[in-house]
Amino acid sequence: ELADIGVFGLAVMGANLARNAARKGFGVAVFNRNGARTDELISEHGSEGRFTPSKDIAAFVASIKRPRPIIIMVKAGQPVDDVIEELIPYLEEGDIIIDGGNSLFTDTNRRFHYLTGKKLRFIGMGVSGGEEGALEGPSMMPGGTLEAYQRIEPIVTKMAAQVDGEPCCVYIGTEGSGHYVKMVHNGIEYADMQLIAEAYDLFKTVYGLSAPEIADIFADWKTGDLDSYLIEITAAVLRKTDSTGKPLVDSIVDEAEQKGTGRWTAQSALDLGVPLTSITEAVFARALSGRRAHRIEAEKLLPHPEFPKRKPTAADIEAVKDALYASKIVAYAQGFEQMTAAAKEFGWELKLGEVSTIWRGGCIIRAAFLNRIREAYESGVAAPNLILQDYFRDAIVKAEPSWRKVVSLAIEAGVPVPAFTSSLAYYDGLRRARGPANLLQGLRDYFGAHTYARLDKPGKFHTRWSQDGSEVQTS
Ligand code: NBP
Repeated sequence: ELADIGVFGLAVMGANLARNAARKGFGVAVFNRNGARTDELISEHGSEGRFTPSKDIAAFVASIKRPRPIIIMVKAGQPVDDVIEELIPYLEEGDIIIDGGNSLFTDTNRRFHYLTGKKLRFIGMGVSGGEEGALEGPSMMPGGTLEAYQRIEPIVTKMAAQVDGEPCCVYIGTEGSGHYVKMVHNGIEYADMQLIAEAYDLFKTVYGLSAPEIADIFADWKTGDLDSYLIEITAAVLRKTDSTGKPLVDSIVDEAEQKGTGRWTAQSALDLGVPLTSITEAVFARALSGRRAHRIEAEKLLPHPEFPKRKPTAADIEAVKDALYASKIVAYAQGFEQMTAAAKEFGWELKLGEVSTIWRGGCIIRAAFLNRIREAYESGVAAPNLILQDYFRDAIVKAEPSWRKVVSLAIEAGVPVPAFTSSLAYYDGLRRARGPANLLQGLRDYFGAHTYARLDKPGKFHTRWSQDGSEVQTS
């Protein structure tokens, strides 16, 4: 019997997706460049379902029902192009290549059009949830043509995580839109994690709490507005001791690595002109963390403000929670604004209510909070910014006084909280009808004759700054 789907690439993600599909009752053809991985999958997990392993690509492709859906789960970048080229000679019209890796959306756009030109179909599918998600049910963000998606829908909606009886998988849109949405998901994940790290730093550095004490606080937060997977695993990471009995986290090197999706999100925001400050600060914070040698040297050379440590009161802890929550609202509002801008720029019809629906389960940023975002989009009154939707507006207004206090405290104590701070600066910039950019326009007109608009009359104007100082209307 032919397999329902093929999986090419059996490292951790591919192997787990293949097992997921097999466990759900689908016949799964599997292939990996290095056949040892295929053997390992079959010997360790072959009993979990109907696998058809192959050692050559021709046999692999031939073992799948037509039109063939083939998920490729290999390292992002050139390997994806290599695998596509290797598959093409064996594919027939209408077959579907599904790239489930973290590909850059512009690569997905290119591959989509390239394969469409060859009468093949291509789906760029963001998959979130890490190893465990891939196996137990990830959040899936497929982009391509709707009819190609409809071919794989019965399979992928069963593989995905389910929340309240709904699969965390929905058709996102054409071209690379699925990978774009996954990219922004990862960007938000960067911001979420940075905010958590900043709260941890405050508790540790300003209040002198130990890792297990901070674990208790995060465990407590799990039951409120902040209820999320990342808050839950923060408590677990902080509580873990190593073989010496000391908190593991205290021995982990403070240099964050990154694979690029946060950077891509920030780069796209710059291209689109979206003020994506929280995610971008999170990317820069990782970059600064990577300069460990410089930081060690700088700590010796630069003075640190004197700030006596004191145990936090319940109100102090609540204030940090408020700051985290308000900053998180900003990060999500910015991420959703970016997706709106991208949809407009690239001509995609992104349904952001559905995006928030499929992020409620399976993925790394899964959180109770996403139900609220979904409600905001489904209410029909889509505010230009999530912060202005009733629920979030009330929440952020309530948190605001503590948010300011926490940021001030951090600044006084010399503890960097770039994501808290920049989120607050964004908020303060957003809630002002009149900012200081009038002066920027004046300066630009002075040195570059770039012109300015006036509040009191229509048109564009230029002042002859270095001549007679008179104003001329230019349009
Ligand atoms: P890796 O990203 O580590 O890639 C390893 C796989 O790529 C192996 O199967 C390897 O085959 C194959 N491969 C490479 Br490398 N070059 C190839 C080539 N030229 N031709 C054929 N196969 C090639 O695997 P992963 O961690 O399972 O991730 C897969 C994708 O999923 C990535 O895009 C990743 O960013 C994304 N992702 C990962 C996670 C996660 O938590 N790890 C989460 C979400 C998304 P070999 O065995 O023959 O070397």
